Amino acid sequence: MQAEAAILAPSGAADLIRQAAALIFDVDGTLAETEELHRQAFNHAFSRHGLGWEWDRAVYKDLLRVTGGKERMRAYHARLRIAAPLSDADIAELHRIKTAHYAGLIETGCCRLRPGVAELLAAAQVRGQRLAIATTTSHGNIDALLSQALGTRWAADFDVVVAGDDVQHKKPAPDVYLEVLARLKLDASDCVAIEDSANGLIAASRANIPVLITRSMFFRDDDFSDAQAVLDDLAGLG
Ligand code: XBP
Ligand code: MG
Repeated sequence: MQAEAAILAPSGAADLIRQAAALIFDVDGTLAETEELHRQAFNHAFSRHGLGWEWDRAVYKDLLRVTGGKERMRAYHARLRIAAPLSDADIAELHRIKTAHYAGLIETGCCRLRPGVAELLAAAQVRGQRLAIATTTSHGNIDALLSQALGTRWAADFDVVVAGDDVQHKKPAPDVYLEVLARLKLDASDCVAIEDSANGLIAASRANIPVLITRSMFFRDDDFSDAQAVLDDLAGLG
């Protein structure tokens, strides 16, 4: 059950945001609803590879507990009772096909930033707050999304970008958040993490960073009772 005392009113969430020296954003599900495109891209790779796998939304929702695309495919393979062996090279090739297809989907412009995101980024910069990214996905996928949504010079607005393969352990381990804090040279309590999933909440909380949750499509019924604030989206926070 959610601990209601932990959930701030939207005005409290706005104060939480405004008081922070830096805002640290998750990407998938937080900046944009990308997970459905990731799902389609995985299925494209499975079909190209002749695997006969098809992840429907219910299966994908369950598999999202495993963070990281390569790790997610390995976890699914391990669940199958009878499955041809998949080598590391097979996983790498599947992930290469998936990533290329995902970039193509993103380039169509079909995946816009979620409500309030662009306004919050702009307002934070006007206030002199620093911006960072802590994500499980790859630098290539971040660039595909943000080049499309914010323009090709998007990276100039972010002080720090840490992706899944930059650290030893992906979320829910705190590694990406600890790396962001080290590069920002800020204390955890001076930052706010903006996340959409329980795994992201756990990762940031393990790094002692206060967390604001923006509920997304696949994770809306996760347990967010340890978050400082839980909102449906970031509209009105700028
Ligand atoms: C996002 C993920 C990612 C994407 C796929 O988690 O788990 O794995 O689904 O990206 P979070 P890759 O939003 O918590 O960072 O295939 O590039 O791993
Ligand atoms: Mg996410």
